[in-house]
Amino acid sequence: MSEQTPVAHDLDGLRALAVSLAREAGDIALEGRRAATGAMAGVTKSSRTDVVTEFDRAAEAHVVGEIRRLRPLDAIVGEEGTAVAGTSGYEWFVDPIDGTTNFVYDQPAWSSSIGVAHGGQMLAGAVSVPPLHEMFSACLGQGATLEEGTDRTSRRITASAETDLSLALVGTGFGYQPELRREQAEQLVHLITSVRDVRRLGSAAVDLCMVACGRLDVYYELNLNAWDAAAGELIAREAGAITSDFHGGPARPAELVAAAPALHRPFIDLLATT
Ligand code: LIP
Repeated sequence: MSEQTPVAHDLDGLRALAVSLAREAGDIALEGRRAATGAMAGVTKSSRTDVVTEFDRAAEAHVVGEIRRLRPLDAIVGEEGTAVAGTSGYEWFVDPIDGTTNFVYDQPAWSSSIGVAHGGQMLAGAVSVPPLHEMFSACLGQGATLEEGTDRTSRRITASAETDLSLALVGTGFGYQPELRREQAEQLVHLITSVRDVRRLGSAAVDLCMVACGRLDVYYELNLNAWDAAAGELIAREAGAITSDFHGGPARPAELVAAAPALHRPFIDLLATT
């Protein structure tokens, strides 16, 4: 049987495109946010609290149009309904506004997240956090960086060096369905006394980037979508965090943990007691 010839990927090119698309999507959303005053109206999706705005849709439409123009053979999946089949083996994950509730309330923790995989392996990803003027990005095997400020100063980022779980700052989130929220809250009750404190920032992509740069020691969440986690999980992993499911198996959106290296196993063991 012939060995499959490994595909040589243009990792730098894919990362650069993910960064420019995340930036452009974020700029579209930020312009809309700044033009509005106070809370913003949205259309409900899976529940009365799961909303989508015209800016989610405009940003996704822009990103999808650019990918189809520049890479017409690639597949695309997007939060607001995009499902484009491809033949190249590359697949783009588009979350035009992750943290939509924060966006609607003019809270700062929202992001535009763009990831690209080949054959199911994440290759590059970018998460733009426009209110903070921050752009996180990574590509496979080349580490993760943060561009900060309007001058876009870039630096390598690394996950936390914390080794004591009782001193860990832990991020998490809650779904939109009441029964899932109850399950998530009950799990939180069991672990909150074993860690320093908990933060619910409201965007999985931001949470994962916070782990990547050490502003969170651990992040975990149930029931995410692929587009929520695609870019951020790669960025956290490339920054040295350990990512997995709740049992230490391969990371997946349904059960996602991203943790400082020394805290991963203790946190997985703690989750097992909840
Ligand atoms: C959000 C996630 C977040 C989760 C929220 C929501 P959205 O995605 O990023 O982690 O806790 O409930 O699902 O809906 O803002 O794109």
